[in-house]
Amino acid sequence: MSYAGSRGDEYEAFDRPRRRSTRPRTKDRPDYADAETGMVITVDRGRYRVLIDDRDVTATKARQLGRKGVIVGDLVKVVGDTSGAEGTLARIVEVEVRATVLRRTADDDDPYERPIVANADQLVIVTALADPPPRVGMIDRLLVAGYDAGIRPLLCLTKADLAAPDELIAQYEPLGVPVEVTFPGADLDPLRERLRGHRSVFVGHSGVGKSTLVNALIPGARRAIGEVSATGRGRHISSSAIALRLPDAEDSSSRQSWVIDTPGVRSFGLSHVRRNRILAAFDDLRAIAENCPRGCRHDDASPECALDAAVANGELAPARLESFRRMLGSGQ
Ligand SMILES: Nc1nc2c(ncn2[C@@H]2O[C@H](COP(=O)(O)OP(=O)(O)OP(=O)(O)O)[C@@H](O)[C@H]2O)c(=O)[nH]1
Ligand SMILES: [Mg+2]
Ligand SMILES: [Zn+2]
Repeated sequence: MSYAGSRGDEYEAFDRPRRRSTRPRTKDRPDYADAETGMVITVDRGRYRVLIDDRDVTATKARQLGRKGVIVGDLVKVVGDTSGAEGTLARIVEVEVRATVLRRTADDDDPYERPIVANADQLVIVTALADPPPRVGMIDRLLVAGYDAGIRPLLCLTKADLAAPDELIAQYEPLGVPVEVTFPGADLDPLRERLRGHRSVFVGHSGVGKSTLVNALIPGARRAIGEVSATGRGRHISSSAIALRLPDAEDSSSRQSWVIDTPGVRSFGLSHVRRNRILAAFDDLRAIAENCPRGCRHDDASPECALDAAVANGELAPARLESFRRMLGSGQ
């Protein structure tokens, strides 16, 4: 898979050990008092598209940022020609601290984390009910990645015209994951409601209908839509992540709503994820697990795991523990 947008400098930044800079830190650095702040909406071969107010500004990364990655969703300070006029090029001089970072590794043994999207607060796990068939392993992995990053999940089941969603809903409801179901012509208002005021990143296998949804939600988005190939493997249609603004609701007083469409993923490595961070995402489970023996892994084979005791005394629904453990099994 490829996040074309974040290749190049991003991969370098994480593939090589960091060298200590010998340059003095702030000396010689100009004061960027007149810098403007914008959001990176897409990255393409070292060029960043930054939205400043309503201007779509193309920028490069200032040298002093070195190998520091700039990714979609980043809030950045920009100097130079920020008019957004054709042919102009501005410069990103600073990346603001990220509220969240969605990361993945290439596989579970890969020590290098790839940040995908910054500052998202909702992870929309897009899964087709058929064509390509749903894979709970992938859903579980994405849930884990979301909980680890502090980004709340939403499961969006597409292609309900081809297969029924009941089984999947039954599997994820016990975890408290909200679910939306879509099909061509479906009323998208309930989904819109869940997206309102959030920065939602759409993630899932290629061909599940991420871009189709984005197009349906945003008039004029015109994201390319692909055919699902007969082998089910699918060609990757979207090649880089892009953030798009949702039209405001009429009564809107809330913050802006954004959706970030990403290219399909084949796998989602989780070597960076720690078990206790996932547990921490579930208040009730975390409270129960305070009574676990030290170092408890909270899985089926953990002796005296307090979660088992809670099921035994009726405090915790068995289906919820089962869902949680299955999901945990996809982490480390
Ligand atoms: N039957 C049916 N087909 C759908 C639905 N949603 C999307 N499709 C079709 O699924 C195919 C893939 O859709 P895309 O939106 O390109 O999928 P994607 O997830 O963006 O794929 P990548 O960009 O490769 O990650 C297209 O042929 C869509 O028309 C749906 O609800 N029902
Ligand atoms: Mg797409
Ligand atoms: Zn335990």
